[in-house]
Amino acid sequence: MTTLLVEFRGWVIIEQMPNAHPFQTHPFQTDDPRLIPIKDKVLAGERLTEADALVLYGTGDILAVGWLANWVRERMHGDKAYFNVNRHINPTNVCVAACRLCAFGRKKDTPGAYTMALEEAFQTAASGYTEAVTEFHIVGGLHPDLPFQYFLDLVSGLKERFPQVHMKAFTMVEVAYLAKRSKLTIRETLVKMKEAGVDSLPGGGAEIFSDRVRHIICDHKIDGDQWLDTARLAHQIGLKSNATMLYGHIEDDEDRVDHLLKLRALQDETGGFQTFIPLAFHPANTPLQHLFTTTGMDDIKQIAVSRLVLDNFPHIKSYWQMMTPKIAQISLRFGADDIDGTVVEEKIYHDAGATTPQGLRRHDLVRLIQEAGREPIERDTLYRPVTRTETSFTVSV
Ligand code: V47
Repeated sequence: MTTLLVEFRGWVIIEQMPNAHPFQTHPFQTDDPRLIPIKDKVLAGERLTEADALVLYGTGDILAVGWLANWVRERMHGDKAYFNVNRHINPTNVCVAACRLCAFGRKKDTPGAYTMALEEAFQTAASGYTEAVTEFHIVGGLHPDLPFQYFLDLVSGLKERFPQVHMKAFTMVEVAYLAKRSKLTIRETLVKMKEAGVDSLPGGGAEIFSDRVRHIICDHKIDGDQWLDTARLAHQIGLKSNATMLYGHIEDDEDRVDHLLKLRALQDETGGFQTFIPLAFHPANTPLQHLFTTTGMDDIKQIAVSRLVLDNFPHIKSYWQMMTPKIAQISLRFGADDIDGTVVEEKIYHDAGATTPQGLRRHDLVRLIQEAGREPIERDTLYRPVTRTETSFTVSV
């Protein structure tokens, strides 16, 4: 194994790849007979069907579903649970799309609308905690006037100032919008982004692929097929990405299963997805604020079903900002192997009523994982283990 040593003022990174071995200590039990053939398939490593996924969503036996998801998670990652030291940057909240799911976007020149000058974005990137970040997570609104060059300059300027930091930037929705505005193909747009310094893409904007639901919650966005096509092109030019699913609004179990199966099919084709992140809908301050928030049972069930259905996704993330740190921690025993990172500053869910902190310190994430009985592994965005000293960090490559 080769290592890359990066000197840095502050903290740092290193390695150890996960060993695959089941740790499960107690036997499988269920009072739902429909779960028995599913258990046999899971233990035999067989792929679950649409009907199986619907049974998993429909059963009340959360402990049995969790047992299965945990079995798979431990087979893939042993006791390891991943986190990273990252910072979110949202360069603008100005957005032409008025999605009903969103409390973050603003129309241009309306109260609360902002757009960072490049220098401001660079200063934001440098602010936060003392630990050296290994990832910038950069997403924003669909601004009607900002030129494509602004986004290229943003990424190349960040790369110049923070050469050791991975740029996980721009959702498929932003990529497709910038391509349209700059009259480039999506492939050309992605290539230019990559040349400017984009290292991978985050998973946002996928929402729910079902046309019926998408028309209601995010009518102005690209449709599900376009999201998948954009992800396919990103993977084809060598950019890894994540994938999300927004749940807990007006979708039903069939819509969730359809979403998962479409992601699974694309992953069979490209292998370019790293991590799946189910995102619980936060209704406050959105046009859908009359809806209930998700419950703990729904959140945990969603993590477990994702682990079981997405057999070709290496990682399932229980994003602590979205799930709350407590649910994210418990998820580590129900299929999740990642809880995301320090974040530092979060706007999208806080505008929609999230009560979680803006960020967590590295030692908070370590403690959450340890108290779940798991082994914390700091990773970079590509899941290379990171080892820190006080003056440098090392990434295994
Ligand atoms: O695309 C917007 C969702 C996403 C709301 O790739 C909402 O590692 C809930 O994609 N309630 C952005 N969700 C966040 C995202 C993400 C987060 C963390 C890690 C990664 C990753 C990706 O948030 C949006 C949308 O799907 N969203 N509004 C809301 N009111």
